[in-house]
Amino acid sequence: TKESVKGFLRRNLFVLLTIAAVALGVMLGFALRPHNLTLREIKYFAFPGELLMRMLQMLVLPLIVSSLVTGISSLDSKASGKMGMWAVVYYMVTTLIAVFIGIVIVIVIKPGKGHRDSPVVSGSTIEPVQAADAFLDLIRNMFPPNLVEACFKQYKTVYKKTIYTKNVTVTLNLTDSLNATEAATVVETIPVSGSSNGVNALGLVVFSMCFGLVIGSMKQQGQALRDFFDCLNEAIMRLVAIIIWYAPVGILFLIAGKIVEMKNLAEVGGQLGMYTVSVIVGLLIHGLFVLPLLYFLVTRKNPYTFIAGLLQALITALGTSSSSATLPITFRCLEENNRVDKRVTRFILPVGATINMDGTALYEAVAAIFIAQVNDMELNFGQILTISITATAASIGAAGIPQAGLVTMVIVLTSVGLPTEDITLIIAVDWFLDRLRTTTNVLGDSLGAGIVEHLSRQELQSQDVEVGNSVIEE
Ligand code: DAS
Repeated sequence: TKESVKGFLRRNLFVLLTIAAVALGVMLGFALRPHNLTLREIKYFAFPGELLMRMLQMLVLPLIVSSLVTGISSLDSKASGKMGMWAVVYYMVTTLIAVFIGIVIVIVIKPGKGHRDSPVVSGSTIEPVQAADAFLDLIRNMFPPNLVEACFKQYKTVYKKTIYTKNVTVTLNLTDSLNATEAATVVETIPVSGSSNGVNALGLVVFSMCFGLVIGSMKQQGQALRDFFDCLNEAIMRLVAIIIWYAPVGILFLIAGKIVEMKNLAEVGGQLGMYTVSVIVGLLIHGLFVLPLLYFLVTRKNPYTFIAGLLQALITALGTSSSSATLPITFRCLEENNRVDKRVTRFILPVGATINMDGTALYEAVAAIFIAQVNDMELNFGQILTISITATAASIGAAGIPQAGLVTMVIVLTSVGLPTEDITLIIAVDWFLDRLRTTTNVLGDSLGAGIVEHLSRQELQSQDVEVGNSVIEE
């Protein structure tokens, strides 16, 4: 009837608008392709999309900090302990399953067999990093020495060779060879910044969790801070509610811009094409079957109804290639559409968006084994195990920003002695796979929040009762 159609439209307005935006973006993109726009023109054209990215990213820092601090401080230690434990178990299990699926598929499909294709894109150089250094950097970044700096810088270890000649000092990467008589190797751990690259989300997550725990235990004394962060969180979510009106416009231009810019896909044949198919098949199996099955087994609820509520977040992930930029929308979808308890989303989502990346882990494993196949290198069981572990670590270390996974690939490759320059082989399709794995990442975080809520419902309920009691006593 008219009323129910109206109700449906009102409830699903944003999802419908977002879907319409994707469709329009695709059409507009393909319509403009024949016009051969210059890179500069494409940049101007895609500007509304860039604005959406910036608006979402602007909210991420205060959102992560305020939601974690309020989320954790509002829980008693029993509830937060249990939730934390289930979240870690869920993250580890699903990431390892994703890696396993990736490995099986790449071994079965063998995209890298046969003669080596010439790289589609070449010329970029990647700094050699040791897996051990990258691992230590991961832990180092959990403890930022300066909180303000953590908002825009991460730490990274570099090895430099400094060669002293009479009056000049030349600094080179370790791989560069120079016949010099006096050379010294300098190891430095330096803060690196970059546009959005530098944010040390991991450090902020660790700090906010500890801070939330402490002010949660401070009883009356901590009330002012709890109120402050609660209010900050609420205010940010209201900003999200405004930005969400702009999201469809931004997504339209993000997608159209990318379609205008992309290389002719028909060129991506052969090994690279099969590699792309392997990653896509793996992501589909993990995202559409394995994760929903897990959700169903634990909660006995229909996972696809839950996923339907997430549609807008999933499309935003596809449009932005960034799980952290998508975070504000993920929050809204889970809380407004799927009615997940705010105490759970506030705690689980920021952590998930920072460390739980199933799609990235799957992709890293497939890419590493693909590169081994291209180089005709037989991997033994131990090496495959090493790839599983480092792919998991690399997905934890990857920031939730576009193509972060491509950078952390280096850790996986060096751990089994594969040539890091071969990352150039897969760069051509990475922008595309990045979108798909980001969507899988966001899906994994969201289903995880649903699962953790279900597993912690007793603690949440008993806390409700306690809070209810104290209200009555007052
Ligand atoms: N794009 C990423 C994300 O936000 C991570 C990656 O590059 O794999 O999830």
